[in-house]
Amino acid sequence: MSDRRLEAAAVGAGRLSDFDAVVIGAGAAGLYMLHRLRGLGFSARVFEQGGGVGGTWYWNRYPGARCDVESWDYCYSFSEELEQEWDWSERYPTQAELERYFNYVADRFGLRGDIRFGTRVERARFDEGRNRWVIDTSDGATILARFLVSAAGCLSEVHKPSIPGAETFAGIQHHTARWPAEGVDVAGRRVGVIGTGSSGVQVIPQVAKTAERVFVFQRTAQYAVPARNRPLDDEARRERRDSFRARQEFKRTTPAGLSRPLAPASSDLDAAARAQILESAWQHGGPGFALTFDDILTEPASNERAARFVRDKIKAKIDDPGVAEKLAEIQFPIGARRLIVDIDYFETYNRPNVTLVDVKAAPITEITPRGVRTSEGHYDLDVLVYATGFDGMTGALLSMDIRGVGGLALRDKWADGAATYLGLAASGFPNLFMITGPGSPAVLSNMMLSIEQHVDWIADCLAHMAESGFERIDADAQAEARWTRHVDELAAQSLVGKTDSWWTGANIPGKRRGITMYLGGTHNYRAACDEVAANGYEGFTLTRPTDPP
Ligand code: NA7
Repeated sequence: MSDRRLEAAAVGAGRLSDFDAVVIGAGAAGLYMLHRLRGLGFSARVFEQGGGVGGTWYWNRYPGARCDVESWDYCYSFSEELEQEWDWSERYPTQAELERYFNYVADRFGLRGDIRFGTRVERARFDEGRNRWVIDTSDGATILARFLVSAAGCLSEVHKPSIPGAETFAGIQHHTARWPAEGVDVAGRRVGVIGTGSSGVQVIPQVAKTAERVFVFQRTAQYAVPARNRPLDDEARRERRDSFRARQEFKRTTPAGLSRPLAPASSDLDAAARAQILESAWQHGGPGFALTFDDILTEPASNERAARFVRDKIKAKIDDPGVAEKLAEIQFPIGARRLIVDIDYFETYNRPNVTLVDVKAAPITEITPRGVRTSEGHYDLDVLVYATGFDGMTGALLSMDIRGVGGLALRDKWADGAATYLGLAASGFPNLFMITGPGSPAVLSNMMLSIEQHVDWIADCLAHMAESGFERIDADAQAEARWTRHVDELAAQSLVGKTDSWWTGANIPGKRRGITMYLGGTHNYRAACDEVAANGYEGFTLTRPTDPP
């Protein structure tokens, strides 16, 4: 049956609906996009595969899950009432508190009615004749929409490595990003954790508190700086609320979108002054440590000074010198992978029930019904935790079959790497917008700030199109190529682009290696996006229904 006849059948069966916009995902980006679409008077429907709102903070329910950006930076700024009503309880919000926040937002702005939960977008194809997206969802519905907005997230597609025998494990096993809502009782059990990225570093100290034994399978030693988390008392909360607007404005002028008041220092200082800056950043805690010096991500010598400082701090925390050596044997520049922020991670190795297993020296060879085998031995386990990360940036987008002009699949277009214009649009995929898509600062920035910036830009663009009678927008191939080249050039200048990590796609077998984030800073990025809009959406072709094809 042709697509049109399938649609006609769907209409007959009451399974076809028509919206101005469809949004994929009800996380932070999807919720705010829906709010803005409603404000424009657009009809909209959000499809969310989870059972609730919050995206990342709905799925990552593992013990210890917590944001590593401070609570007063990691929240919306679009509503003055919201910012005054909501109180954060700690410097860094837990998953549970963030999930409550997004639920509060959904209720506060009455968003739930337009969200279909437990429903995935499976396919979307652009119908050139009608300038409509035709969208198939996992519940068998077909939807027509003038605009399709992906708010599917940068870290939604779970990565579980294929290890021989994985399916034979007879105990309990979970990926950190698919942790059951009811929790997992690890008390008195032998637990194995594969992975020591942010998720592993957060979950390990928590399970170690009650498990009988914890075996940590570490392939790559990682830097981590202390969070220095603390409760926010009434005075701190009042101060933060009063300064919210000013902090918000300040964040917009910074590269990472954080309200940390310190600007990066110059490395030209003498050794004592540099050491003092590092010590003060270490005592302050948090991800800002990677921004202490202005050349930390470009100058290997500057980077090595900060890296050595952290390696020494790590070693000093651990009682057993052999374990300390393995944890501090870190072989990449600091900040070139996402800098981990920890709470009691290294101290956990001083517990008698925690064992570090170096799987770089002795790799995992198989998973058996009873546990994990490495080339040196077998570890008996009752619970196996995969803290093995995500197919970042492009994974969620490419998990759907998205087809643009001429039936071109996004998967094929991006076979040699993700090319976008501003990280917001892909040429040949008209009326499709991506929130924090590849080619934008995305995960290199405070995501809440970047999400709001993208949603506002998209909403303004849609308003402009409605006012001016345009019904179709597509990025020009040349503009896309120029932008993608610019993103690549910035990456080539940075140590980030030269380091294997999920940022560079190196964690996914077969994925083209290369950084897909814009490294020029959120402040410069915002200016570039604003300029494109101010110049009549330069680099895009906008079409009216009456324009010749
Ligand atoms: P990450 O940072 O990608 O960490 C994944 C970890 O899993 C990392 O230590 C990997 O080691 C390890 N891993 C993956 N596959 C294997 C296999 N086959 N064997 C052993 N170890 C393996 O994911 P997270 O969820 O921790 O954090 C993702 C982001 O979420 C984080 O950056 C924050 O932005 C929030 P590797 O380093 O590849 O050797």
